Amino acid sequence: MFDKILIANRGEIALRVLRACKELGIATVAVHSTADEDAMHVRLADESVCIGPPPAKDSYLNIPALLAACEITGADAVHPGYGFLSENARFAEILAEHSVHFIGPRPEHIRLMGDKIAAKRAAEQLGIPTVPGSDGGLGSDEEARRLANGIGFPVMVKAAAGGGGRGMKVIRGEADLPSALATARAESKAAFGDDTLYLEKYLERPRHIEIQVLGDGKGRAIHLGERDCSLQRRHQKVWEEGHSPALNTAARDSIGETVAKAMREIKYLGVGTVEFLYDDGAFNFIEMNTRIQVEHPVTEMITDIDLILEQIRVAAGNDLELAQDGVKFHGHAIECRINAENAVSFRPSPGKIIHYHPPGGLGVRVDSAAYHGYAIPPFYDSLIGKLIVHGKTRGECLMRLRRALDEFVIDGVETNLALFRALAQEKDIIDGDYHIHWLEEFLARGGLEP
Ligand code: MV4
Repeated sequence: MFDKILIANRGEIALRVLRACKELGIATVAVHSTADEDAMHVRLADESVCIGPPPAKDSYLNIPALLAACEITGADAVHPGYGFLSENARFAEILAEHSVHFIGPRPEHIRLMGDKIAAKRAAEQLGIPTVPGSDGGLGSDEEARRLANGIGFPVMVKAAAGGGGRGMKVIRGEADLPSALATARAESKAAFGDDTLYLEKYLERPRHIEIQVLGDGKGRAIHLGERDCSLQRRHQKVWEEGHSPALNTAARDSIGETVAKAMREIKYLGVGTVEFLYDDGAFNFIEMNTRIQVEHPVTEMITDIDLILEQIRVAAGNDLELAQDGVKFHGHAIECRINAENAVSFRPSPGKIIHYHPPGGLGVRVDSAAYHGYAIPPFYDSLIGKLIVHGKTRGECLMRLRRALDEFVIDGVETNLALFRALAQEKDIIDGDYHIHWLEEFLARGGLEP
């Protein structure tokens, strides 16, 4: 096992990793920018190192500074959290070149899944169902036109280097194709330095359902069920839950086993998430994330498995001890991402929290690095914390969620608590009847106004 882990992140995920390290008896090193001197992760770690000025590119993304921090403290492994360097294959390689373990997948798998065309091709070869579309990158406009007519409109163009919604366009008919391709190419070139595009059948109102996986890099791998992350705004997840209200046990076991088998075949190491658009009873692979995700607690609450602990164990070379038939699901969990932002405009609202009272009680978990008097810096994301609620049934979970949201006090900054209080009362949400556009449609029809 590792002796000392450097946590190359901040906020609630840095705390989450710290807690797992403490339980494992592993020493911790926090790194921080000059804007995060008073941050909770710095206070709770055994040691801390300042790695640069506030902009992330000069601190949390500063690879030489992180290497120096490993060297100074003698850390033998780095946990990257999510975001920042968590899916940077080059970072994983550089750490290895300096004999420091990267707590994450092997660089080849990070790189494979970072290339959306290669990822989709790999998924197909591994027997994972994908969205119908072009086999690889698009050539000429004429080729795209022939392909689109073959697939049938509407189609979507996506950037091979994209992900997270950037460089995508819906095309409803042949006449719109040339201009859409030109715009998508230009945007992709500007954003990623690569204008390779691919084409897919456009799914109008699917759900976003993702399967959590865990592998030991030696051919053992399991799935830990799914999360439904359909409630998003501008490609930012807002509310995540597990199980998905749309799946039954047979559907879950079937897609879960397909994905787990694929992970065994490639000898995947670490945690990962395989993302699907679920439409008309069918799973359609879109991407795979090779990091721990923000919403991992949903899975932890319904499986009683500590994903960060497992991630550290397998990264240290231990065999996966969990077997698929040992994974039991219990009840239902919902996560709300509580942000410091204006409830209507969604503009970030950094500043000092003058009152902070998180909810508690049975089935309530708050993962947050916030505290009474903490000043949220303006340089990073606006996540104050995650409220995760568990219940024996989805109904009980929703009751607890309403109760917990009523208890939550955050004063001094604007928050989106009102959005969640409204969502938890909405009929479609209570019925589990929603899709990837539901939240934006709800906001557009003024669902939040009293
Ligand atoms: C799609 C799609 C419809 N059809 N692909 C957006 C983010 C990126 N990861 C994939 N995305 C989509 N891909 C096909 N073939 C619709 C979306 C999409 C979406 C997906 C998941 C969650 C929210 C979304 C919001 C808008 C569009």
